[in-house]
Amino acid sequence: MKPLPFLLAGLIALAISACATPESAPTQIAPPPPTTPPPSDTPSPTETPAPTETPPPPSPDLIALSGRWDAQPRRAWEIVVSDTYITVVEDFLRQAGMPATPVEIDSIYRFDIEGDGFEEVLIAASYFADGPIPPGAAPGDYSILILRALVDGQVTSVPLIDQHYPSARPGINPAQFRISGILDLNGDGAFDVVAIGNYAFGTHYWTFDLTQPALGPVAQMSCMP
Ligand SMILES: [Ca+2]
Ligand SMILES: [Ca+2]
Repeated sequence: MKPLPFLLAGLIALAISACATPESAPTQIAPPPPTTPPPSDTPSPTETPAPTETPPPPSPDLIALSGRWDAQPRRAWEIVVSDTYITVVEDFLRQAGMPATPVEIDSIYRFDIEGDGFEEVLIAASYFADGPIPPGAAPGDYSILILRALVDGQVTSVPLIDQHYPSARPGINPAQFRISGILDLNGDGAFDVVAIGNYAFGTHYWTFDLTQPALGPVAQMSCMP
């Protein structure tokens, strides 16, 4: 059984960080995932920031952990969008009945979840016809988080977040999720992921145990301003 209490402790720390005012926010302990590309990747302009006179502002995402384990046991890096992953999202949208919806990939990260030598890939993609965090969903809107992992020896798309709307849903408030942190939150040596979803009235914080993606979010909370 997973040491879920540690995971909950991590999420509670995240909740404190996320919901606190800037004056009372705790000290950042774990930084967001590094963006150093692997040597085999073609560097992206976004991965080579231009020199500036002052350092960039800190990330608004703070994930505070308390524990004796290494929260970043291996490298996790952002990779460039390629045709391979565009096709992954296209296939998802076609199977969801939305083949005409634009492919909008927010970010892609590559890392080895459990250290078995096979690197998994995590894709965040979303599209909202009426702009970010609209009140109500328009036809074709979606926000998805797809894990590319080995299932029965085959690289397979495993949806962690699957919120898509083939038809208009004016009565709901869709969230636009993005990848906030790829860390080992419970000390089992395997990466977990924190996804942050902004919606019309606040923010969702969902945590996934990537060794058990079928569980869905193992911890979640929401904040309202
Ligand atoms: Ca792996
Ligand atoms: Ca873990």
